Amino acid sequence: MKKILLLSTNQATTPYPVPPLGLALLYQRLRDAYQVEFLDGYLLSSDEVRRHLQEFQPDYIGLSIRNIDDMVKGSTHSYLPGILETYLAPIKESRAKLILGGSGFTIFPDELMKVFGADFGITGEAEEALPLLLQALEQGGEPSQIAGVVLAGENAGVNPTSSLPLDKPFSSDLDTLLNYAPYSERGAYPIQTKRGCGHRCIYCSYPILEGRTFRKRTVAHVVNEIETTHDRIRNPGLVFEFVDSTFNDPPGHAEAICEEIIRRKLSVTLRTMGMNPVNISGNLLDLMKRAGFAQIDSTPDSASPVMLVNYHKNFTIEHLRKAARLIREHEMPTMWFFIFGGPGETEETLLESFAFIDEYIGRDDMVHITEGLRIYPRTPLAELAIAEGLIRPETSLLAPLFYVSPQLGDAELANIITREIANRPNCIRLTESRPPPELLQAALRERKERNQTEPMFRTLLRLKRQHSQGERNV
Ligand code: B12
Repeated sequence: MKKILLLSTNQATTPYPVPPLGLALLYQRLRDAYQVEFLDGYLLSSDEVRRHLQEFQPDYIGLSIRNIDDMVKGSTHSYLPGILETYLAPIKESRAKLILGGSGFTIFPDELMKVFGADFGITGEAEEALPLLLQALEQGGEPSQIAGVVLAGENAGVNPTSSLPLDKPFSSDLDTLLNYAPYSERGAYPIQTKRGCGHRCIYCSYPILEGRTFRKRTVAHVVNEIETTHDRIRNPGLVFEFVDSTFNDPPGHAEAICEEIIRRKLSVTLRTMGMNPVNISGNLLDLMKRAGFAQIDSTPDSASPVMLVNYHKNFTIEHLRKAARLIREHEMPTMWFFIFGGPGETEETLLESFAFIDEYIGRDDMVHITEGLRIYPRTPLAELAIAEGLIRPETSLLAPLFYVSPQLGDAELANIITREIANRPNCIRLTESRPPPELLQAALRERKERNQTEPMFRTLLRLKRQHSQGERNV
């Protein structure tokens, strides 16, 4: 039986470490036909990777590349050098064929095939393509005929995947594979309820990664996964996090998930990213609270009517105001996310967003500010950047480039943001979202000592406020 090592390369700890869900799903698809080892590389050193390779002697290595960089303009951290050193160096000493995949790979397949000197790659979801590729390699088939497969020395073209039906349960024992222990202090257990994103935000890579059509998972399967994982992990700090591109689209699915959790009387803690304002309703927020949501992320990216149009958002400022009002009425702890500096951004549009923050966002809720938009290939923003002469069609975007409205420019954008957040302590630049280690340690300590269940961001905000008040009193 051929041996396959599935290895994740994600050691990122900001904003917190995340378990490799996608790779675990691939393990489920291969384990009956091959001898498969699943290796979460989060805490591994290069020597430990080397030891695993020497002991297991795989024929193939499936390497998952999730993050390329942290998208922080000005002080970007690239994850690639660490990945090459920790994982690729020992891999190159082995005889195994190297197959790449993951969201980072899907965005930059051509560049990463070269950087890693890989034998094969698969763009997009790989539950079908990976078994087909291995079968073709073992039985003399033609890998180039398999949708999504990238061959060494050839261009990937457009990611053709994202049509997998999601009507079967992922697996009844996913949690036994995803060892949650190293993630339990700060992390969150990932749950996917659908794939796809039908929105058209000009800078976003999600539709490239997951396709444009929402493909829903069966509600009972999702809730079974939550229930069995909760029963097995038995950790009072366990938080489930929904990792859909937007949790509450298409309408009805999020409601149905919450209703099923309530019906089963599960006592779970939940959070989600990606709440789209259009489908936020009082009913949904009621259900979310009853189901166990302790916090949400709201990601309008701007609150300027002009910028909502320029970003091709599917909502208006009225949708956003209504959603923000409902969120406050329901006292749902919320982290808000804004991306400033897109096409057409001016001082006036920035001030519109800050006015919204003042009027609609409470001081205990955190506001994350991203400065400039990372340009991703094959997005309308990349086309605009080419048309405006900022980049050339052949420019590689692997080393990140950021779009900043020419009406402002980098310095002016930075100055306005600095000025505006000076008296808004809950507004945090993305650079600051890596909390100083002392602050993080103090927050973790306090949470443990006081058995605190409030969202981590609220503990951090409070300690930050106390610290700056202390400084003023000295
Ligand atoms: C949810 C999410 C988060 C959540 C994670 C919560 C959690 N508890 O897991 C939060 C908000 C915390 C987060 C944070 C960050 N994220 Co994020 N996140 C996502 C998102 C939306 C979904 C990821 C996910 O879980 N997908 C579901 C699983 C099932 O899919 P998957 O892992 O991709 O696996 C499938 C395929 O990729 C493939 N595959 C995977 N591995 C392999 C291996 C092989 C060999 C093969 C063949 C195939 C293959 O098959 C799998 C099954 O179909 C993606 C965008 C997206 N739509 O994919 C961004 C994304 C991964 N994030 C991104 C980034 C940058 C970050 C941050 C660095 C941001 C920051 N500055 O802090 C941090 C890093 C955190 C960390 N520790 O890694 C980028 C990465 C690209 C880049 N620029 O580097 C993405 C792609 C978004 C984007 N901008 O395009 N993120």
